[in-house]
Amino acid sequence: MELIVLSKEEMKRVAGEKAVDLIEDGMTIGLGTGSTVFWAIKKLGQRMKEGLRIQAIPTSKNTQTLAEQHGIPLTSFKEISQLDFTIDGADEINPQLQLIKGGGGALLREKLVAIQSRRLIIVADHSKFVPTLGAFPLPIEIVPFAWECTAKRIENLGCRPILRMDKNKPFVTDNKNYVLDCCFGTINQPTELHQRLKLLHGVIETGLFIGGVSCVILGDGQGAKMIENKEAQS
Ligand code: A5P
Repeated sequence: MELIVLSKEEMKRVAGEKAVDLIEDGMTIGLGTGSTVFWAIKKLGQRMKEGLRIQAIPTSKNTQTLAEQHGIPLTSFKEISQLDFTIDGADEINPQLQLIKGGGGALLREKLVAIQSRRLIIVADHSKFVPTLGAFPLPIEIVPFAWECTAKRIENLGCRPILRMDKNKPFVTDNKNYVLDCCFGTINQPTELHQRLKLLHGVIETGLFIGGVSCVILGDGQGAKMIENKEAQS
């Protein structure tokens, strides 16, 4: 038997494409953001050309542009309130299928789209699957006004917040906010940390996605493997 060994980019591609196999005619789909979702959007564009009919809501301006380039019809929450499922990437995934997201700065819209979705399908290469969250600095979207004070409040919870920059200016999200990348070290209790952060003045959203993931599709050296969340299905 021939042994196939995929590169990291190929792992992302197979994961993204496998998620698109789950899409059926007439569905409404949330489109996440990032380099793995890129492959899902590309494949979805091909399926549209072959006659698939769906509508999608993007989680960022980048994804909106990409979807338009691939001929994917977009809608909005003015028109619909429930999506059949969302395909999105992640920066870290633990065995409980809890996530760190926001490496691309789209965490707020990603969360708002995810919670309106019947199923959340996460696509990633297998290096994102980790025993515990926290090696990846946690992105936190904050109000720009008095951001220094918000950063101090977050720091008091036991981390080192770093203002995300875009060249020599603060990085600004699609919602016109700032992002702090926060190194907490190992995050043993993500739910508690998320709740404590959300209570701080100036914090808009955290990149901790706790619960709600229906399945994770991981690309590895041989192909794409699906990890179903049994609890999400019961
Ligand atoms: C965007 O803000 C993020 O949540 C991405 O979904 C996440 O960073 C994964 O992106 P990649 O697929 O590019 O690694």
